Amino acid sequence: MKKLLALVIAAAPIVGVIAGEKSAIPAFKELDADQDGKISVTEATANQKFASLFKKLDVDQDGGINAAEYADLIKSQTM
Ligand SMILES: [Ca+2]
Ligand SMILES: [Ca+2]
Repeated sequence: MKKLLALVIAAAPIVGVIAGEKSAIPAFKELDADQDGKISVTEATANQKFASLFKKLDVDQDGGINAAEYADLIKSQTM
């Protein structure tokens, strides 16, 4: 248990750095300009980094990034 806590503390600064980088991609709500729960290709162009990842992110290829697909991006960014 102590070991785990030490690990968490040691990892904290790294997480902070990653969180800083992550801010390059806006929040889902920010990207979803029309608030339909999906980020369309047009909405994705608002962020260059996100737009470049769009095709990779659209796992179900429905032409939009839903919350789950967006979550995958954030997960991959923090790993
Ligand atoms: Ca939308
Ligand atoms: Ca999709």
